[in-house]
Amino acid sequence: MNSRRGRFITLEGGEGAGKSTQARLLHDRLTEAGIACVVTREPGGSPGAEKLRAALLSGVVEPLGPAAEALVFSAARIDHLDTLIRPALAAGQWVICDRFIDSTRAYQGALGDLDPSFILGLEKVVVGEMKPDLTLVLDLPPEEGAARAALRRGGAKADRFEKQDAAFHRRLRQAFLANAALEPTRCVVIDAAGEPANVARDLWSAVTRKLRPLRWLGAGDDAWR
Ligand code: T5A
Repeated sequence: MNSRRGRFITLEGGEGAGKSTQARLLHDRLTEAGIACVVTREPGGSPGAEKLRAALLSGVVEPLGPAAEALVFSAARIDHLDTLIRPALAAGQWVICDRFIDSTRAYQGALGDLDPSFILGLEKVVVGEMKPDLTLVLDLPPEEGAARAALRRGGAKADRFEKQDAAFHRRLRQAFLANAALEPTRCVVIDAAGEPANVARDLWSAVTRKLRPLRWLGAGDDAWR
């Protein structure tokens, strides 16, 4: 890894696992350590991609099938990479992204029963070398995630993915875990069932172990002990 380029961290997992909450807490922790960072999300994160997000979550793409949906998520990702992620990393900022390629692998690939070679081929074209340096997979029993998501939603309607049944969300959890097991160097599974502060502590421990933020700053590993 080029030491001047920022680091790219993604958060993954099922609905309501706490990704947005943890992205904010990680941002605060990195900022406190003196690292410039930006929090973003997928689908979305750039003006063009946010327009596609609205279409994807409304369900208008769903009737076209999982392969077409994967292509629209990828179109949004191209804009997001071009206009936000690549420039930020090149400027030495760290990027924390709420969902990325592993969501496409799990939701469209595994749950959509797509041939893995289709998803991985698409990923190669769209993402290329810009794979995350670290992916934190927040693991939570799907019933708990659904309850958290419903609480956060209040009276609002469930979106195209939230409205799927319990069996879908159980398969989704297995898909994220199986995918993480395939890339143990990049992916760390975090138990997301505890209090937000405890989950944040485990996340920070994975970040410091894998990415050495203070060494990246030039301070040496001992500086934060
Ligand atoms: N998708 C996305 C695909 O199908 N393919 C793709 O390629 C991509 C990129 C995005 C949807 O798009 C799909 C997946 C998704 O369905 P979204 O609205 O961004 O939609 O959905 P989520 O990412 O699932 O967002 P959620 O907000 O539902 O979940 P989060 O971000 O995991 O959870 P968070 O932090 O918002 O927390 C939810 C609630 O729980 C509380 C929070 O305060 C909040 O109220 N909470 C906790 N409560 C107790 N204990 C904790 N530890 C808690 N942490 C948070």
